[in-house]
Order: sequence, then structure tokens, then C-alpha cells
Amino acid sequence: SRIHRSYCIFPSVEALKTGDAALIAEKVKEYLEKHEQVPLNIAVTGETGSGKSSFVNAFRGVDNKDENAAATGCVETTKEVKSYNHPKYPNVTLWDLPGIGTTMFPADKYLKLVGFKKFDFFIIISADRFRENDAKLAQEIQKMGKKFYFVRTKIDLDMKNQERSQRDFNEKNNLHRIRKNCIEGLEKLLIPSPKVFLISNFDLHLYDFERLCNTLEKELPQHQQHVLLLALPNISQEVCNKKREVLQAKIQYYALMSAVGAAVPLPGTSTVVDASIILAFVTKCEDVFHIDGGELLLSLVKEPVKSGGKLTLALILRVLSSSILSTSLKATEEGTRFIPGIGIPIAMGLSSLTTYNALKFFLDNFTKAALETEGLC
Ligand SMILES: Nc1nc2c(ncn2[C@@H]2O[C@H](COP(=O)(O)OP(=O)(O)O)[C@@H](O)[C@H]2O)c(=O)[nH]1
Ligand SMILES: [Mg+2]
Repeated sequence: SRIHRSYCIFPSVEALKTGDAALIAEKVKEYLEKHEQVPLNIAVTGETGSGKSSFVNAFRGVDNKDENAAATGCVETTKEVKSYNHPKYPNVTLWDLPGIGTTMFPADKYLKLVGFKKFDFFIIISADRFRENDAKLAQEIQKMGKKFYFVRTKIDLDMKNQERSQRDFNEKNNLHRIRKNCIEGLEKLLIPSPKVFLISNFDLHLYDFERLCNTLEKELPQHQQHVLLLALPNISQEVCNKKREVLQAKIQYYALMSAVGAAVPLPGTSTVVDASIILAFVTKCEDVFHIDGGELLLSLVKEPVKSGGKLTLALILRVLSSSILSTSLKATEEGTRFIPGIGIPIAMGLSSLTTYNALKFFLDNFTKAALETEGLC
């Protein structure tokens, strides 16, 4: 037989060898779900008015005016801890904590009150100088074996003010001065080599937000890195490309699942794909890149489509059967007959291979659209 049994990163080698497609699909589904449901809990603390709630919203990609947004611009009157799930990844939770000064508790009691154990790391937010309370909190967080990051918000306001008052305004110098000032202030409060990030909650593309994300990602345990990355707003080319890599690594699993799925012939060709798997993947791309899939696909077809701008199976098939793509998909059917990285048995059906290439095509287009929408290319 010409069955490929090359190296295999799939969790159940046995299932692959026996070619039990239903079992494979089930295992793959389990595997993908397990990967995506890793929880990530981010604590956001700092004094009232520093911009905690705005940060929580910005990080979740939710507008301050949205009905699901954390209320901003209001004075905290309670010591309540509020949690906000990421709109697309409910396992990613941001916790909007009351400022330690508001509670009048000492740092250790405060941490107990907010239930510090469940947090993966803390973001301590300040809009001016760091307060002694926050510094004490940072030291206590460290003592508890957790990480913290200092974020200085409202940098847009600082820049606007400085631009008005300085004759030879230079943004870089001003940022440097604020950063230095924060670091020195923290070192005075006995926090060794503090990490300080300057941001504007109104425009994450500016200043240090990207550096903050990169640092968080690097310092998280590996199983949580992907979760964070997929939940991030599209703030940089690097983030978009990393999102792409994470999804690229999942494509082979989606393709494997498609082995038992319904193979649908592409209109006007002999090529078959698993359209339901493609729809599931495209929906995933929508969540990861915050791009309207219906609109994107419509732009790929380049002619009016009956369904309007809705993301439907029909629209997906329409894109796939558009001339350029369907030729290249057909070519893969006639070419190498296994999925790179897995070595899929040929007995599993050609559709998974074509599906694999179709998934790659959609992923590329989503990445491109995300970069374009954000003005990153
Ligand atoms: N210009 C500017 N205003 C901000 C920024 N972050 C928050 N604000 C504003 O500052 C006020 C307090 O923000 P909020 O998020 O409610 O602070 P919280 O009390 O710490 O939750 C609100 O009016 C926000 O619109 C920022 O980065 N830049
Ligand atoms: Mg608030």
C-alpha cells in the first residue's frame, strides 16, 4: 500500500495507523479544544481614575461605549472585584480590581481579599507617579510568587500637553523622560529593575503596548502563550504574524478532522472539500483577526453574490471554485498525497488534503486583511 507512515505529531498514533477516521476526528477535536480552553486570568489594579477599566476594555477589544464594556469614568464606591471575559475567548478573563488605596487594606490583606491565587499576573496601572501603596502591593505580589507589570496610562495626554508647552517638542525624548521618571520612582520604593510600559488606552498602536504584549507573552508558561496571543488586538505586524503561525499549526488538525466530514464537490470542478470544516476554521479566523469573514470572502469573489455579505457555506464554496484557486486546489489533489507534518494516510480521502490547502488560503487572506485594516502594511 502507499499509505504514508512518516513522523507524526498527532496525539493518537494508533488511530492514524488503523485509519479509523471517526476516532481520529474525535481525538483531534478533543485535542484542539483542550488547547483552546487553557484559562488565563489577568488582574488589573491601580487607583480610581488611573484608567483600569479603560485598559480592560482596550485589551478585550471592546469600545468604552459598548454595552459589554467595563464602566469608565466613574468613581469606585465599592471594594468589589469585577471580572470581564474576552468576547471571543471566554477563558481569558480580565479582573478589574479596586485600587489598594480605595480598600484601606494592607497589601497582604488586599491580595487575600481579591483572591490573588487565581491570577496569572498583575498589571498595576497609574496615570501619574506610582504610589507607595502600589509599590507595597508589587512587593507583596512578588513575595507570593506572582508577576506584575507597571503600566503608565494617558500618555496621549502627556504628549499633547508637552507639545503645547515645549518650543522644540520631541516625542521620543519626552517618552524617555516619563519612563525614566517612573523607573526611578519605583526604584526609590525598593522595587529592583522595574518594568514600566507607557500606553494610551485610546490608541494601543502608539507607545509601549506592543512591547507590553511581547513581554507578557514571553514570560507566560508556554501553554498560555498561544491563548494570550490569539486574544490580543491586532496591534502590530508581529502579533498578526504570530497569530497566523498559531493557526497555521492548527490547520493540519482541522484537515485531519475533515477526513470523516462531508466532502462537497466544488461547483464546476471534480475537486472536493469539507466545507463544514472550512466554515469552522474561517469562523475561528474571524475571532482571531477581528475581521468580518463574510465581507472578506465577498471581496475575494469579486462579483455580486446572492447571500449578500453573510458568511455561509455557499459563499465559501463560491470562493473556492473561483478560477485561480480551484486550479491550484486541483493541482494539489494530483500532487503529493499527504498532509505535511502528519503524513496522512491516503485512504482517508483526498478531500482532507484539498481542505488543508483551502484552509491555508483563507488563513493567508485573513492575515493580509488584518494587516491592511490596521494600516500595518
Ligand atoms: N486620554 C486618555 N484618557 C484616558 C486613558 N485611560 C483612561 N482615560 C480616561 O480617564 C478616565 C478614568 O478612566 P477609567 O478607565 O474609568 O479609570 P478607573 O477608575 O481606573 O477604572 C476616563 O474618563 C477615561 O476615559 C488614556 O490612556 N488616555
Ligand atoms: Mg473603573
